[in-house]
Amino acid sequence: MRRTAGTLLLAAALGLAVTTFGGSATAATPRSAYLNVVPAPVSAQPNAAAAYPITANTRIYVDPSANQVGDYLAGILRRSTGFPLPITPAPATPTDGIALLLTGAGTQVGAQGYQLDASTAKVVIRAQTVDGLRAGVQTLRQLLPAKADSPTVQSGPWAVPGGHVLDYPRFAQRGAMLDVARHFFPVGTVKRYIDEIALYKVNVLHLHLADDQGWRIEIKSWPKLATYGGSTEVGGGPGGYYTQADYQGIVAYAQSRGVTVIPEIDMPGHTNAALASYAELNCNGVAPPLYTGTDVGFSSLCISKDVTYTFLDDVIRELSALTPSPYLHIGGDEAKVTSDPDYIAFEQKVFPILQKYGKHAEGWHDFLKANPPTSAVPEFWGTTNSDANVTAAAQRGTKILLAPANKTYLDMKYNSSTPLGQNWAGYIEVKTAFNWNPGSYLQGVPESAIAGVEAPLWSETLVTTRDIEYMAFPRLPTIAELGWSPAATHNWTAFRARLGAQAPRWKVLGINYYPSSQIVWAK
Ligand code: NGO
Repeated sequence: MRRTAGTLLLAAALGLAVTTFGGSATAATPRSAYLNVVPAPVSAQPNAAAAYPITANTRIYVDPSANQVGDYLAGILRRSTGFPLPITPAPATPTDGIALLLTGAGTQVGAQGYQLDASTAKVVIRAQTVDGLRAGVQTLRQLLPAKADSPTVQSGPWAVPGGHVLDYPRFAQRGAMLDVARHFFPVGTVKRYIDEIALYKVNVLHLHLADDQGWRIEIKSWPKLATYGGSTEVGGGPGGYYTQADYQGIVAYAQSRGVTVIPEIDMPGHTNAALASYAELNCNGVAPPLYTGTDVGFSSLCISKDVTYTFLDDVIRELSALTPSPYLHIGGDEAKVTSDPDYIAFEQKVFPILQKYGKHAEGWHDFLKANPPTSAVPEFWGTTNSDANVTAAAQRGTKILLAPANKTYLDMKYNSSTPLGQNWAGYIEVKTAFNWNPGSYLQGVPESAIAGVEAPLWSETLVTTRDIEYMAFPRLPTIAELGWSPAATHNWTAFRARLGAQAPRWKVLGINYYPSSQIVWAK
């Protein structure tokens, strides 16, 4: 690889020895694993003279309140190494093994960051929170050979290369959205996606639980929503839904990986599945048939009926009780058959219901026209660089979540020959997904007003786990990088090699991906 000014700049920004920055280099000087971590850390200094060998005698020392993180790491490494890797309460100053400590981290690491030190004697990850340790463990995974992620025992050696990392996120919220309404995905598929996003330090899973084609969450006070409204999907397949126990299982699984679930019930549009399930929710009292097509914007809850708000109170109450997150997403997009005055009247009745159950609203940015509370988070999904309502909200102190459709929508095709996906927001090759700056993207919206970034995956055309993965990889890690890594590390030339270095791990994990020709793929 040619050493461009950009790569030198990146190396300088990362505090790296430029001599180790050889890119595709040569067998003689393999690229340090510290240069391949995605998302790029705030700073990383490899020490090529040291390495910690994980052996049959290695212990994992854990601060007892972070036992779950120790179990997670041990669970991965026991499968591939075959070593016992016992979890042991951490002494004040461990002298060997892998230590996960909630003491001694610098204040810069904040609530989500960590520092990692690997020497010949030991590996120590320090953070101020359990989430910080989880982030450090994801980095440690990426420092190990890809085969450390194998589900079956492999032969070593298992060297953690020596070095130091100081790391924390640029934005607090890094999200992935999965549309389980257009096509239903079973619990196991959702858990697999959680594992995949957690590897890239994504900390929010936004689940799009209800749309015209399906209602996917059991609501005990309105049972037909799930049993009837969930009984089909795009194309007419059998659909499905999560019982409340299933949903709680997903929430707990996500939590154990540092991922918060934010559930979405889209309203007042995108509600045909609910309208089909209960005739009384329709202004004319007649239930429409279930819908299995892909049109948008044709349905609306009945704004003028009291039962609409009884229904929403019940749904929000039940969902709030199942959801530890302080946010519920209430959609609000494409209410094309709802007049503006009706839309505003509707939202003004819904915001207090959320408040009553202790939740803040997240919503597609369309809902700004109904003047939500300042604490509500609009998710910008437009395809332009300016939106007057979003700018005004940011100026009032509202935090904005960025999911510009022409950059972050994982359901857009990569190019005209991509077999899956749509193209209404354009084609999104990896470079297009990478080359924008969330901190200065929207006119009049400064970096300080950005809550974070999210990569939505809509499922009109996606049926299987392999479909999900093909659209998410490699763009999901790309958007994760924009959400986590400092702007100073943003460099396409460096990124296309760093991202390409992930491929061996995806192969070990069985992750299907689009082998973009823009990326320098490692063998
Ligand atoms: C739009 C629309 C969704 C579609 C998606 C497909 C939003 C917020 N509403 O995004 O209903 O599924 O595009 O790309």
